[in-house]
Amino acid sequence: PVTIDPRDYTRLALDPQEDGVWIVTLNRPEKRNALDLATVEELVTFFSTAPRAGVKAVVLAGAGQHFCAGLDLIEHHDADRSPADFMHVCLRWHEAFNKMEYGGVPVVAALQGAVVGGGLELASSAHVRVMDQTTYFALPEGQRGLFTGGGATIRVADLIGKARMIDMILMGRVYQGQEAVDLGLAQYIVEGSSMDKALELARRAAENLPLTNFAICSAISHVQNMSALDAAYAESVVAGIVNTQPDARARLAAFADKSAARVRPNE
Ligand code: 1HE
Repeated sequence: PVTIDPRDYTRLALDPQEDGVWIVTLNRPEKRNALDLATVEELVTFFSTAPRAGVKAVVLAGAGQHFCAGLDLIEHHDADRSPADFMHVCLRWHEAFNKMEYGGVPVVAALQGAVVGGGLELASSAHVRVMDQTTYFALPEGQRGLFTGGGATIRVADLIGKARMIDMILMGRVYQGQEAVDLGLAQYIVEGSSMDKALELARRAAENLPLTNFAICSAISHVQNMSALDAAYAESVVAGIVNTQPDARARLAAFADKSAARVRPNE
């Protein structure tokens, strides 16, 4: 079996919980968790390994007052990269973020403070986003003379629509509070700590069967990239495997003998 050793990581703090939930924290608060190449490589390594290492769910967090300030602008400035160099940087970002989105392990982002630029690209690769009262979202690339390179044109446009994304990057518009939830930038907003809520949600997700979570956190994203015809076919194949898994039989039996919880409206 594949194992993950937290001591192999310097940019990320890895904190495995007893129930199979791992807290993964961007750990450069003095740089507002800006994404340098080393951080992106650690994200690639972790999210490439997690699906095979028994990780049941991930809470993705940022240390300090801000979730993530996006691309490490100082590293980018100092490196004075060629177009080809920066293309390869972006491809590593995509490697990391695609491993997150398509890896099959639920990722819940616990957000606070700035979720900007590449930080929003990272957050939008998670399956669930939880914000607190300090969280704000922006795409400052337009003002910095830059463009998004970590998937915002795909994932942020998916979350809020093309026109709103264009407005965000063109005008430097900031979204926060309930409006951000209403638009789809986050699914949850809390009065207290986004970490507490994210951990609660990750634990709940981790109670699902791993193969079911694999389908939810991989197949749904893949299917979005297909024609309706191929999507229906792929969904059928996945359902064929997931809905006949031996581990599901006990859950079906519990429904049949009326010991399983029924679906009821919220209190
Ligand atoms: C950084 C970065 C960074 C902070 N790269 N070092 N992203 C941005 O344009 C966001 C730029 N950052 C900010 O707007 C602010 O720093 C924050 C709102 C995130 C935080 O503000 P604040 O007042 O708490 O911190 P600060 O004083 O601005 O920064 C503290 C330190 O973090 C300082 O370093 P120091 O060594 O002088 O102490 C900053 O330089 C450092 N820092 N943000 C590098 N981003 C694949 S394409 C993706 C395109 C993009 O992501 S564009 C980036 C958009």
